[in-house]
Amino acid sequence: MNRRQFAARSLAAVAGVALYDGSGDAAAKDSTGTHPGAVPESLIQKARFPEGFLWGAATASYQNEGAWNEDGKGESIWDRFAHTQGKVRGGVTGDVACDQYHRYAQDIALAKQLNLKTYRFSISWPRVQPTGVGAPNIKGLDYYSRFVDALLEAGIRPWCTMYHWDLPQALEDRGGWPNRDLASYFADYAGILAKHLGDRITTWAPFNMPWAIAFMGYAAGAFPPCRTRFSDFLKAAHTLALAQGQAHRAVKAASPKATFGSAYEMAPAYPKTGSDDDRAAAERYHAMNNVFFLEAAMHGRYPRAFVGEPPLDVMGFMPGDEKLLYAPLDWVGFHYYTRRVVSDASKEQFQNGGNFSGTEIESNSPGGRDPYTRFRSAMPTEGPLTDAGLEVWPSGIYDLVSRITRDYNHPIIEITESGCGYLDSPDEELHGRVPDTRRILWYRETLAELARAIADGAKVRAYHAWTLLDNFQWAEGYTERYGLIYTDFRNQKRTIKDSGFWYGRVAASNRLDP
Ligand code: IFM
Repeated sequence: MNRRQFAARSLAAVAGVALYDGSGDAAAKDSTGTHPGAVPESLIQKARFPEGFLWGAATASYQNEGAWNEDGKGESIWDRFAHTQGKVRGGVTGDVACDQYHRYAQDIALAKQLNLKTYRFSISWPRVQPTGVGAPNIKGLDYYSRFVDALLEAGIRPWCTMYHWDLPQALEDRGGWPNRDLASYFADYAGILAKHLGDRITTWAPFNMPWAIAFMGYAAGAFPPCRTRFSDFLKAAHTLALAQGQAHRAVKAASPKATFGSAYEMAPAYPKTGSDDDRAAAERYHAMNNVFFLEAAMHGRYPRAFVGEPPLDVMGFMPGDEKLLYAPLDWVGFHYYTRRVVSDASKEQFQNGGNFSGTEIESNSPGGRDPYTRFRSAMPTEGPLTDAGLEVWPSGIYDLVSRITRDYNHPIIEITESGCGYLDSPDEELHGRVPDTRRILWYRETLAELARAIADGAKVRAYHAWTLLDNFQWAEGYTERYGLIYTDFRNQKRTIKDSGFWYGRVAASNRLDP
């Protein structure tokens, strides 16, 4: 610890959390420029965000709400998965999670305290339609109505994801996403949401990470419903793309004020070598993992994600589906966490998948990740790793935002999730403060690269940090912490981390050295 850090820490320890003004930044500043891929301090210092830039946070129903069986809510596939022994690390569930169903007023007040102007949340489909079809459960809708009112009162834009992975179990029992009928069920649900909440919500996206819904649930088996057939993955992907288009029309019909976009997962893909084969493989990764659903919406077709012709028959593509897929987005939303290095595997015998975790860190089997795209993708470890195991690579966001800007004719862009998992906890010596210096560093560098993309012409209007509060982190249970606010899951106490205070000042000043 150098003198400046020592002084800052001692001062903060004496002053206690109430007077804390973000002196943890000093440590973050001092450690820039010291890791592979680091961003120069000068770039961070000169970064500026435009007037009116929307700073926010993103969350999800199952990860935050709890109340898994209250007020008529039906069972979701994540309830079933978490209640099955051996599925979630530590045997924990999202039954209570952050208890946000009962504590939302407090959480929205915290968001306001951090100067957030946009809050991305998701609606639990089985809370609104317990079996996924039929008349809405009014108590479920009332909860979201109160939630949205509280956001608006706090001066925060409500940003709604209609589906962040908690499919009604009853629909999985009807075949899940490989069953094409789900596209129409989803459009009915989307119409219900727009009809009841569209007077106040104007920012809608159908799915969080549609590729992951299809692949992790139906090919890799890492997420519920834990199925492992590559053909089911393709069918699920097609149903999701149809559902995206049908929901777009249902939402616009029910709510004239609605704008419709997306929350895609994306990772910039770099070829492992300069060979034509690896370059082509990296393009297939980009097509399959980054823009598959974006191309479907913007152009009514699928991009060149496959070796050879697209397997339309396996997907269950029917004549006229191009028209159903077409749903030009009003703005393009995507996440940024890390990058991938991709190599060709099309000349090898396909064996069977790879090592899949919740974030698909690696697909290294002979023959590639799946029998259709035939590439291997890996997350490099040149940069440092977060506690959640993802490589820190700040310039990836610049490359990604610049490419989408170029390829889609300068669309309005929203960063729908971006953040890092570090396990820092309240420090008694610091009077309970959470000195999560590495998270501040992560955001400073990533945001400096985002500011560079904006300065170069990208029309990015919002950034949602993942996430407001430490929450239920899917199959990893409570062992990863992504929040700007620390959640003590024993008593639901919230403590704003140093990064939260810092982010609040960034939001107020539009600069990274506030
Ligand atoms: O927690 C998840 C979120 O639900 C989807 N995107 C990645 C986050 C961090 O793993």
